[in-house]
Amino acid sequence: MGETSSTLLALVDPKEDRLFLDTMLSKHRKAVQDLNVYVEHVGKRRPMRPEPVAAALNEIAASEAIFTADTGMCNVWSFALHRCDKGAARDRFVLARLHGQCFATGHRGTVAQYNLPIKIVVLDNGALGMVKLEMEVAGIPDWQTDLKNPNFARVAEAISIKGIRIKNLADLHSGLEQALDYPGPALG
Ligand SMILES: Cc1ncc(C[n+]2csc(CCOP(=O)(O)OP(=O)(O)O)c2C)c(N)n1
Ligand SMILES: [Mg+2]
Repeated sequence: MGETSSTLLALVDPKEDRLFLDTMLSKHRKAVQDLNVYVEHVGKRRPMRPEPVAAALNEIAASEAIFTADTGMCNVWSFALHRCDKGAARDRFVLARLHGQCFATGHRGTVAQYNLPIKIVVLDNGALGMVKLEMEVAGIPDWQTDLKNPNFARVAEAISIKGIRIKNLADLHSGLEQALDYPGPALG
């Protein structure tokens, strides 16, 4: 990323007028503030909303941690809410944020097989969330999108991945910390 930026910078002329940049930066600040509403006002919603999960991870994860996100609503939440300050690199702590169906399929086997010290956060919304939303947006009554998910923490434990089930907001920080501190693959 550094190399690309410096190569591109050599090709552009510096501009004095900051109007466009400052307008965009202020729009971005406002958008970030708006996205934080459900972090500041968590309410009593059960199951919990995904925003506090992202906020907790922003606090707890090391600044050089690498986040990955799968397809689905978890991707939307990650994209919108994770604070990403640094560029990509190998040899660093990896935190994978998966949607339920991804963990239900192949990847968990690789993590367990090679004892990769990856931390997995599964957001269980009991649905094919993005598909459900796509149907609603298209004006189609959603169909076959609700899921009876297994207890993913127990699925993890069954294949030697540390599993920590977090059901309440009160347990969010401690549960995620436990997963991140665990010296091996862990799922929250
Ligand atoms: C192999 C495959 N099939 C279908 C899709 C289409 N798809 C995109 S998001 C999604 C829903 C995933 O549901 P879930 O894993 O619960 O994630 P959520 O959207 O609820 O976060 C599906 C089926 C896909 N991306 N890949
Ligand atoms: Mg889901």
